Amino acid sequence: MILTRCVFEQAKMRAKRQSRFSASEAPIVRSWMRLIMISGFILCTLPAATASNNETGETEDTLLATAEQLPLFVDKLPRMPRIKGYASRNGSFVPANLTIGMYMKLWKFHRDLPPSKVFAFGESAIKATVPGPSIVAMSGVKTYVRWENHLPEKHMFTIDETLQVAKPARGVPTVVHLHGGVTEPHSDGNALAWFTRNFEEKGPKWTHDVYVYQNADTTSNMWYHDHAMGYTRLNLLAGLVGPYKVVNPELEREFGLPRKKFDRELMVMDKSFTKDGQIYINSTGNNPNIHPEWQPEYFGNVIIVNGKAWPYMNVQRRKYRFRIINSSNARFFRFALDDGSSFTQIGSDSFYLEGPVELKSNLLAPSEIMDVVIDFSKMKNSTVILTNDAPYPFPDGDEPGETDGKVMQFVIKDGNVSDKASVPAQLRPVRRLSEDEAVLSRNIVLYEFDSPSGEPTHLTINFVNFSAAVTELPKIGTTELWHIINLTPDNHPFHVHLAGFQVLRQQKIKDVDELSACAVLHKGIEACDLKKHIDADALSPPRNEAGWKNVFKMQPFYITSILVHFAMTDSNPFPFDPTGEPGYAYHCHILDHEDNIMMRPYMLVK
Ligand SMILES: [Cu+2]
Repeated sequence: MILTRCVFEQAKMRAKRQSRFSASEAPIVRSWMRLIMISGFILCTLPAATASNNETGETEDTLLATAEQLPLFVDKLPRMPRIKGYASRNGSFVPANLTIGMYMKLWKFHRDLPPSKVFAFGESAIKATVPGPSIVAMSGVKTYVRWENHLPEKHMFTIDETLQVAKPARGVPTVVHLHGGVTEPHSDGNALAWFTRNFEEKGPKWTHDVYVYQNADTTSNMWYHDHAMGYTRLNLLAGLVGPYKVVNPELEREFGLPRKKFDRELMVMDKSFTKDGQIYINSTGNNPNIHPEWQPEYFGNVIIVNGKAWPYMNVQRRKYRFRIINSSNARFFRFALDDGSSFTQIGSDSFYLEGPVELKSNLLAPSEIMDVVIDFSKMKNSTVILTNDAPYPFPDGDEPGETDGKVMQFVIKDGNVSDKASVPAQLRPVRRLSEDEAVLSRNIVLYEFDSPSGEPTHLTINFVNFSAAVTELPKIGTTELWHIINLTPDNHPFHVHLAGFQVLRQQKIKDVDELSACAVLHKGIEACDLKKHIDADALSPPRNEAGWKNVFKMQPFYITSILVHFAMTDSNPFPFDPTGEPGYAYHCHILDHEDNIMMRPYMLVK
C-alpha cells in the first residue's frame, strides 16, 4: 500500500517537473526519471523535500485535507476599507496626505479556520486588513503616502539568504510599489529602496519616506504591494497587497457603467493553510543544497477573495462592475461563470479597452487586472459560481480540483430591479503604436537554469541578475520594440514599471534546443541568427489584450514582440522627471521568479 502510494506520488511529481524542463533537457530527464521509477522503492525512503515541511510536519495531503474540510461560500465577501487619496477644499480637489502602516495581526480567512498570522496594510493596527484599504485617487490630483513599517523583528516565514536578498541586521524589509503607477523613480518602490520598522535600516536605494503618486492617468485600475528584494513572494503571501484606483467622475458618468455599491474590487489569491490555520509555505527548497528555502512556484489550495476563502456575495438582478486583480504568487486563473453566462470586459490591466469585449472565460496571470461587467438579470439560476480551470503551473501543470477550481459564489436576489447602468459601445480610443515609430529594438531572453536533477535553480533575463549594470536606457518620449524570447516551458507574466506597452505579435520558436544552446553558449541571443529560428506565422493578441497593457503573458517557446512607449499613453511627456535614481524595473510577475532573479533594472535618459 505504501509502495503504491509512493509511486503514485512520484508520478504526480514527475508530471509536474517534466512540464518544467526545457526542451533541450527533456530526453536526458526522461531517461533519468525512468530510472527513478525503477528505483522508486529506494527513493521512497529518502526525504521528499518538495512534499513535506520538516518544521510543521505538513504534507501536500494534510494541506489539501485542511482545504477540503472548509465548506465553500459560508463567508460574505468583505469590502476593504476605503481611503480617499484626495481632499476637497473650496469646491475643488486637493492632494491628501495618507499614512498607511504595515502591521502583524491575526486574520480570519474562513469561518472554520483558526485566525492566521498576517502582515496587513492599514491606517492603524486595528484598522489594518488583508487586502489593505482600497485607495481611491482622483484623476489629476496627487496623493502622498507615508508608508510605515511596524512589522516585527522576525519574519513569519523562512528567509532564503542564498538569493539576492535584502539583508537587514534585523526586522522585515518592505517597500511599496504601485503596480501600473506612472510614478517618479524615488516613489516607484525600487526593490533596493526597502526599509525596516521605524526606518531603522534602509536599503542602498532608499531616499524618501513619503511617496508621491501622480494619478496623472485619466482613470486607472492598479494595486499596491511589497517589492523588497528577495522578499516579495513572502511579503505578499503574508498579506501585503491592496487595491488602488484613479477615478474620473465626469468621464465615468458619461460611460454610464455600474457605480458605487455596484462597482466592486475582487482581489483573488491562493494560499495553503496548516491544520491550526497558519499560512503555509514550504520552508525546504526544491534544491535545498543550492537554495535552502526557494521553490520555483508557490501554489495554495485555498482561494481567497478580498481576504476570505471562497466567499459569497449577495447581488441583485442587474449589472455589476468587478475590477478583478490576480494577486497570486504564481497561479493563473481562467475565470468563467458555472452557468455558461458570458461577461463583458471593459478594461485590461490599468487601461480601458477601446470597446467592450464579450467573453465566456478569461485567463488572468499573476498581477493582471480585468475590469468586467456581469449582468445578473439574465441568469436563470439563483446562484452562480465564479470558476477557475487554469492548470498550475500554467500551461502544462495540474488541472484545478474541487477546491481551487472554485473562486466565489454570487447569490442572486429574486425580483427585477431598475438598472440604468449600461456598457457603452465605445470606451477609450487607443492610439495604435506602429512598428515604424520604434527607435530601437531589443532582445530580452527569458531562461531557466536547472540542477542536474532537472529542478529549477534560478531564472534569468538576458543571463544576468538584477545587480548587473543597467543595459536598458530608453530615451524619454520614445517607443522601443522589445522582443521577449521565452526559452522556458513556463508562461511568464512580463511586467514593465512606468511604461505602458502594446503587443504586436507572438511567433513560435522553431528548434528551441538549438537556439537555447546558442543563447547559453553566448550568454545572449545576438550571435544566434534569431530570424532563422522564428516561425513566420504570427499570432495577434486577443481583442481584450490588444490595447494598452503593463503585463503580458509570455507563452513558452514563443517570441513576443511588444512596443513599449516611454511617455504617457496620449504621448504627452511624463509630468515629472523620470530620469533620476533609482530608475525602474521590468520583471516576471511570478513572484518566485522575480525573487530569483527574473528582474532587471532600467533607467530613462534624456
Ligand atoms: Cu516567470
